[in-house]
Amino acid sequence: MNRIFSGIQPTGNLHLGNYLGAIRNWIDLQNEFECIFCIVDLHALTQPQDPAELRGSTREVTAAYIAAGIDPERCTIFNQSMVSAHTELAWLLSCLTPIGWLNRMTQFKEKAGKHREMAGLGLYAYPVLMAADILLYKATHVPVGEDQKQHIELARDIAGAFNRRYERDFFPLPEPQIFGTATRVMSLRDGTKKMSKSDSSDYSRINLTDSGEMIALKIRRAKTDPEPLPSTIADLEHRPEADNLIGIYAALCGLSREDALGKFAGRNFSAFKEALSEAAVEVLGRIGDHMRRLMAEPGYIDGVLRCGAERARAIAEPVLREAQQISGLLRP
Ligand code: AQP
Repeated sequence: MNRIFSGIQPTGNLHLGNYLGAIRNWIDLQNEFECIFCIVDLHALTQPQDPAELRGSTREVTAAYIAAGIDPERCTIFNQSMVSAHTELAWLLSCLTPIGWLNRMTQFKEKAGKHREMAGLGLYAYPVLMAADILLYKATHVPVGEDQKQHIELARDIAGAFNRRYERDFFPLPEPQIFGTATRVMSLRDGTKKMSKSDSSDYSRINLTDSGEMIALKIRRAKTDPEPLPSTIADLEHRPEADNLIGIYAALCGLSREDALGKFAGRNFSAFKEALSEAAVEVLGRIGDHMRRLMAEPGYIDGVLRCGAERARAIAEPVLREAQQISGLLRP
């Protein structure tokens, strides 16, 4: 049976990239598959967090899932730290993971930057915890943005290492699902950098809770080049900002990139940006309003998370017990 697992870190400023690259793609999947959507709060701790803000962001990401259309009755929504089996399995897996595999992870290199020696062990080991998140549910598919592809490939390698070590097919090898027309949404200020929650420039990203005016302002200020829009996608090749905005417009309107560009070929950016603002405000405005209504009811959100954690534990704990038993741990 196919089972979906995916998650988002509650590190604040949930943005258009998280929506188009991940959350939006989950909506259709819930009709076809058993879906587990996590708020990965333990991953958030790999960077310093304000405790009160982290709790608030955890509720905010939950609200975003529901506001975007994830049904908490049909899907399991919970925060990672409520199910201790994640960290327990992570230890078993970390004992099977060669350091060389982790050294290849580009996200660690980007996040650790120049101060690599000072980076936390958690940041380095993050992909092993992510593998545990997925394998604990024997998930077969993991819908993510393009930036997470390498981590899913590592999760496959780790699952294979466990299966080989103990000579059995215990963990399925999870498949990354990277789909849509905006699998890698770039910063509005620099088309060569990923749109990110932690970017210090507020104008680099559109947050799901931005007001309509703010969304329009950010799009007006988005970096572009002086040329009008071309008529073929191939001509966008060396124009990263234009390429990014066309991808966003296509994803928001449910068009192919070719069709989106076709509507504005030969026109200048001001007309295109106006249409892009309208599309963004329509989609995100609805989600943002719903999120605000949900955020005003923390009791409801906490109830969703509690119930989701219970359902998650019912799947995770037997898998962990079996993995422990296979690994030779005595549980008298
Ligand atoms: N720019 C993006 N374009 C498309 N998809 C994206 N995702 C993130 N940024 C983009 C996808 O969103 C999901 C959740 O990501 P995450 O919160 O677990 O971590 P991240 O990838 O590290 O996201 P950020 O926004 O860049 O956060 P910070 O700044 O905290 O590192 C994933 O499916 C991811 O692919």
